[in-house]
Amino acid sequence: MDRNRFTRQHMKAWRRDGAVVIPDFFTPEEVAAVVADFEAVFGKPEHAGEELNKKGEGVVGRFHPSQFKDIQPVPIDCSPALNLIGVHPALIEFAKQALETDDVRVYQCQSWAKFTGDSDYDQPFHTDFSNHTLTVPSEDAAKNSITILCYFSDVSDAHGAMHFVTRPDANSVGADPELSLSRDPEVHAKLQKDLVPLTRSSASTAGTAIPYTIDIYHRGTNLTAPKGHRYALMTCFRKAHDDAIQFTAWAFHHTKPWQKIFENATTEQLAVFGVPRPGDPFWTEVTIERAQTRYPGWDLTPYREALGKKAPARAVKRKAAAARKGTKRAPAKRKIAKRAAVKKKTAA
Ligand SMILES: O=C(O)CCC(=O)C(=O)O
Ligand SMILES: [Fe+2]
Repeated sequence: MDRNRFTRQHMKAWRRDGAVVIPDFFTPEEVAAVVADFEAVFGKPEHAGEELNKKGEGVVGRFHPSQFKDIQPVPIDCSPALNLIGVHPALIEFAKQALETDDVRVYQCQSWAKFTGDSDYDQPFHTDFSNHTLTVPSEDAAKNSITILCYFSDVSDAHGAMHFVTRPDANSVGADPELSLSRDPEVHAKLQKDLVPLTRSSASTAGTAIPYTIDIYHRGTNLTAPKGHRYALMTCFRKAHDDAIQFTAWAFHHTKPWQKIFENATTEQLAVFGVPRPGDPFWTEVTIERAQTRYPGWDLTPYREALGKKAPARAVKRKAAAARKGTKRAPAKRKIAKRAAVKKKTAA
């Protein structure tokens, strides 16, 4: 990678606090290309107006459909910049380290523009787990998933910076993640009242990444700057093979311009969308030909070249990940049993 986009301290903070603000994650060039796409897709921010305030006295905010009006999941009919920024190699790497795995899937990736006056964007404090899993968050963050909110415009508190409460702070007032689902107005009011004094702001410059996770209290805030806008992207990763975490079934959106992604992504970026890697037994002369017909502009050379070669051992990468973490994994019991069986066979 060209430079370190994040440090060990950021990873430690994510693990401890459940959320961390990482300025300068993206380069100015990456930001500029993504901004050009935002302007092409959502229109220039000239229509932005004056602050809209729909809150009652003493209320932090409410969810309202107008807050979500300008959300566009990928693939989007624009350049590859916005289509692929949510699977930037450094984001994938952060997700792998955070979830302690060498193989992740992206399960939500959406651009989100907000303009002053289009909505009162103030939300109550909430946790996100209810639409990412049918169950509840594990106490072990590596068993959950990771959301990364990325800013592509300067986001001050007057531009709707996301506010959050760290896990230790929320624990200190007994704000368990599931309280977020309570419909009891008293529980809700107490939760908000307890969390407000513990608020931290994610206000930061364009190019910032804010990884957080599904048990962390946070809220969107209103845009109060006259004629203000906020360009952001939310990208979420889960462990490969983790059936408990869901949001987008990519193939359900098959009529969207997937060629934008297939023609510009690396094999690893495609893999996080669920495309088997080169060398995977899925790839044969036939599947390659079929895929070429479906996506005529997709360069399938790496898949063709890997035909007949053994798939790169994921175990090697797993070992590298373990080394990064400073832990050595014991081989799985099943593998040990299999090895023993093979030895026996060869001895017989
Ligand atoms: O846009 C933001 O700052 C946060 C939004 C959010 O938390 C949500 O809609 O669940
Ligand atoms: Fe949220």
